Amino acid sequence: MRIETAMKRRQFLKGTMGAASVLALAGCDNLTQSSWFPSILSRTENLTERVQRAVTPTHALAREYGNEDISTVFPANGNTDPGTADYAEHVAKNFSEWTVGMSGLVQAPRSWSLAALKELPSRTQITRHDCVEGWSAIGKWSGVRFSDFLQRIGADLTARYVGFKCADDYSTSIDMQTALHPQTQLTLHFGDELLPAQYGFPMKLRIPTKLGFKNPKHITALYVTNEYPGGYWEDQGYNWYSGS
Ligand SMILES: Nc1nc2c(c(=O)[nH]1)N[C@H]1C(S)=C(S)[C@@H](COP(=O)(O)O)O[C@H]1N2
Ligand SMILES: [Mo]
Repeated sequence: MRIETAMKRRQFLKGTMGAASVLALAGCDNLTQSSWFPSILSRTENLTERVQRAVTPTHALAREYGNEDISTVFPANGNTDPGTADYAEHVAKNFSEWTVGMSGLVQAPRSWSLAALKELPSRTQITRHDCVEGWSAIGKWSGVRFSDFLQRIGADLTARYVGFKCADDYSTSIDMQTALHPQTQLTLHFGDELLPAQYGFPMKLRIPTKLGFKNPKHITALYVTNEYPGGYWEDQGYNWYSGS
């Protein structure tokens, strides 16, 4: 597992740093663990975000595809089963008691059951998922527009971040502008079925404007905050912005 993680990290760095830096990386796995490396990343991060915001119009839409473009094989990546006793218990009960918790700058922070989420208006998108490990696939997802959901729970839409906790030890966070993007979706279905376990059952956040690792699966809780929440990969040096 640790080796796999280190390899993934390296793969990611190769993907983002460009050829010259990959040469510098070659044979040096300790690089990502040295103290100066994350600070360089975080200093350039703000710059990347500002530059991106300057060149990308607000709410630019990710491309939507047709049914004929849907990938016949869609890789499942990262954790495909959280593997905890709690998750297994919910699997056994068909997720009838699953609720997603919420906290932070939210006026009506009740727990939402899966059944209640399915009652909300649903939208479908056919978009492309890009993983930093070097694969992309086009899929069809349906669920609740996340901005509708945030409004419903009385989230402070002027707050800076929304953070996510998952049933495995995964976490990630996004800026409010991305949270309110019209294609950002609290996803409950993949294709025409309930979201299968490996793709994030019972729910994931689908963000077609962001790289795959910014799309949390198996969500257990979300929170709205002005304090930078980081995330599983982000805390290890992945670019927090990672998208448009
Ligand atoms: N909870 C959780 N969410 C996660 C991950 C994970 O390991 N655990 N992996 C991320 C990564 S790197 C990718 S590419 C996508 C994979 O989603 P998929 O399995 O639906 O293809 O989930 C992301 N969200
Ligand atoms: Mo990924």
